[in-house]
This record gives sequence, C-alpha cells and structure tokens, in this order.
Amino acid sequence: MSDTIVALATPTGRSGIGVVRLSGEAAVKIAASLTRNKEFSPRHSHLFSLSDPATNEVIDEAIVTYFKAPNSFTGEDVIEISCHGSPVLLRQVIDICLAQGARMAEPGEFSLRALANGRMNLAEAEAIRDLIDSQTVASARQAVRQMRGEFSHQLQPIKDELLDVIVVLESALEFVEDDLPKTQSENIKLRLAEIANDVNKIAATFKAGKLIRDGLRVALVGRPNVGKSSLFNALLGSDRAIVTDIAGTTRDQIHERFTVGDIPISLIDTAGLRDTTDTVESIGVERSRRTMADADIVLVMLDATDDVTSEDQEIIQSVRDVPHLIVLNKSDKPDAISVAELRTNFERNAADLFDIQTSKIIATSAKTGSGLDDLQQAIIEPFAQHDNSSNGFLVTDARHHDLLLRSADEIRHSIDLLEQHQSEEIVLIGLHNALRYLGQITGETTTEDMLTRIFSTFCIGK
Ligand SMILES: Nc1nc2c(ncn2[C@@H]2O[C@H](COP(=O)(O)OP(=O)(O)OP(=O)(O)O)[C@@H](O)[C@H]2O)c(=O)[nH]1
Ligand SMILES: [Mg+2]
Repeated sequence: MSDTIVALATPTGRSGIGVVRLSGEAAVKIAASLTRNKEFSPRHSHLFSLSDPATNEVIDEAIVTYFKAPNSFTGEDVIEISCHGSPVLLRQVIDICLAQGARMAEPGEFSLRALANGRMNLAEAEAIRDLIDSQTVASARQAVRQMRGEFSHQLQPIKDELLDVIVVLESALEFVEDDLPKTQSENIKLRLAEIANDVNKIAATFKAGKLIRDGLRVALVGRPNVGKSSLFNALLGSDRAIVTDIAGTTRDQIHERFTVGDIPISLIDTAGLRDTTDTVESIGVERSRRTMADADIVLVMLDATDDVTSEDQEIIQSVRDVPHLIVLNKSDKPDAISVAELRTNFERNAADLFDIQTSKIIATSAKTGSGLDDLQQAIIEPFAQHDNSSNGFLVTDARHHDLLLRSADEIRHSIDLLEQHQSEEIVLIGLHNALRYLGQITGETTTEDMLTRIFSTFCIGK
C-alpha cells in the first residue's frame, strides 16, 4: 500500500487560513495524534486544538475535515487541516506530520493518486493544473470544461468508432480468406476519413486554445529615448519602468503581464538599441536582440518628432519577416509627423532598401494615452481566431494537440494503405497506433515514465 503524503495545499506566506493536506492510510492516525481525538466522522468538519505530540504543547486551533476512502479527491483517506495562516505554524504542523510517518508529497502527487485510483482521467487531472495556473477568466473557463470531462466526452465516440473499424478489420483477418470485398473496403475508408476529419477538427482548436492559455510575448524595441518604457508603463497602468530623458535609461529588460480581451500578454520592455561602448548597456542591447527573436510579435517604436535614422531602418529591417507593428510614439507633440507622412518619408528615403508599406503603423502617445486601444487591438489581431466549430471547447495543451495530430496521421496513412490494397494486418498497425495516441490523452495508454513527466509540472499540494 502507498505511503501517506503531506503538503501545504495553500500558498506559502501569511494568510487568514492555511491548509495542510494528508492522503494515505496513516492520515487518520496522524490527525489523531495532532488532535488527541480518535474518531473523525467522514465529510464533517470539527474544531480541534492542535498539539505537538512530542511536547503536548497546544500550537493552534484548527478545523479538521476527514474524507474517507474511496470518496475523496485521491481515493484514499484524506485529512485537511485548516490552520491559521502563519508560515511558521504551518511548517510546524507539516513537521509533526512528517515525524508521525508521513512524507512530503511530490509535485502533483495528490492528483497522480487520484488518477491511479480511477477518480479522474489524465486529461481531467491536467485540467486541474491548468485551472490553478490560469491567468485569465477565459483560460480558467476552458480548464474547468476539461476538468469536468468535456474533452473526454468529445473523444469517446471517436475512439468507439475507430475501435469498431478495427474490429471489422480484425475479424476479416480471422475469417475472410481473400481480400475484403470492394464495397466493404470503400465503406471502411469512408469511415476512417470521417474519424481523421473529426480528430483534425478538435486539433485545429489548439491555435485559439494556446493563445488563451499561454498568451503572447510582446517585445517593445527601438532606439533609446523613443518612449518604450513610457508606453510600457502606460499599457500596464503603473509606473513600473524607470523613465527619464536620458538615452540608455533602461539597461535590463522588464516583463509584466496584462490582458487584452481574453488573451494574456507578456510585455517586455527592452534596452534601447544602439551601438555602445558601455559594458552594462551593451549586454542589455544584446538581450534586447534575443528578446526580439523569441517574441510572438515585436513592436518597433519610432519617435514621431525625430527623423528616421539608419538605426531605426536597421531595426525595422530585422523584423521584416516576423509579426511586427510599427509604433509612432510622441504623437501628442506639436512637431510630430503623422502615419501618412512617415510612410511618404520612407518611400522617399528608403525605397530601394526595403519598404514598410505592408507594415502596420499605429500612432501613440504614451503621455496622453492616445492610440493605446488601437495598439492593443492590433497586437492581438493577427492571432485571434473566430472559428467556433467545437462549441467553444478548445484544446489548450501541446501534448494533447501533438497526440491528436499523430493519431490523424496514422489514420490517413492507413487509408493510403487500404487504397494500395495492402493486407489488413499492415493497415491495422496504424489504426492501433491511432487508438493508442487517443488513449494517451486521457491516460488509458500512458506509460509510467510519461506520467512522472507530466505530473512533475504540477504544484506541490495538488
Ligand atoms: N511628449 C511625450 N513625451 C514622451 C512620450 N513618451 C515618452 N516621452 C518622453 O521621452 C523620454 C524618454 O522616455 P523613455 O520611456 O524613458 O524612453 P525609452 O525608449 O524607454 O528609452 P531607453 O530606456 O533609454 O531606451 C522621457 O522624457 C519621456 O517622458 C510621449 O508619448 N509624448
Ligand atoms: Mg526605457
């Protein structure tokens, strides 16, 4: 039988209440030693004085709730102790549990046990992790849908149908002497094509799902002093980054998050790009260049009151082939040029170098806030997807997406083999693979190694 695990289920730090959670055979015995109480009625909460069995000293008053196996989150005996939220006290309670025979839970170990005991499937367990990690209401909503089994329900009829086809082919292998009759073979191909299509449809929701879950990395780049940090602060609505009129103010990059609509944005302010002999600044410039390479979209900022320099041109040139926007800042100033003027200037001065006619340009003022709404919409526009073919359920996990694609590939390959009149035996290999991949999403056919890898991405106490 498995050992008893303990962890803090609430975040570390001061809080009104902190919850220590135990799961396993010894959970009740450990709770008994802390409370000097022998019987706990399942699904009832009771107030107890907690004391240290080693010293008999009372350490807190706490609410203890008992969830008796198998009707608990993990399927084992679970005890939740809601103490006052002092980090020192909570550490002490955990230490006592450890001294009484529990061991510290690994990340995701409570969920892993829930999975092992059939309390939920893998996709549902992953959804709990995603719910905890979600940064927006939209991604939380998706995670809850998955947690409640919606993904598994969508997959089930597809798996059933695939299994049906496999059974037909397997029995043909057993009982039919020659090749399958032509009509039957045509029918199987049609059924397989439909299955592959259904799988692909679900996989196609990943683009939107990934966006809602992971959001976008947006890098703000440009020459020194154009107003990157000012715009960064204006978008966040706080004075996060230092702003001065000295060129080269920002040395290191700063990340902050905000959301546009349902999409989490990780905004990165960078050191102004220029050739410099200053060691610290040049490291910053190097980092800025790397950030540009990693970003989903790059905002190249120009100063609307300044001529476009060769440095500006170089920066724009370098983002030509990646999603980018040109931000014409300081548009509040009387001598600021307009977007149309910028386009004309470019045409005149740099036509043979490259052109910015295909680049989107947004005029902003970090000072007055004008243009910020347009800028936010322009950031998400290339990524937003309006397809709603799956009732709004979105695949958000790269692992699931990958398995769906692999499954559809195997099915398509099997159809090709049927076209070539290959033997059922060979066709079946691919179909079994396809079914196995679908099974790995919900964990029916997932190996021990993979489970360990997946659950290591969970937080401790879940
Ligand atoms: N009038 C006006 N001034 C601005 C605007 N944006 C920034 N400034 C001013 O421009 C100067 C430089 O602003 P920063 O935000 O520090 O510029 P930066 O691009 O981050 O500069 P580095 O960190 O040196 O690369 C400051 O004096 C700002 O107050 C704007 O939209 N309008
Ligand atoms: Mg700056």
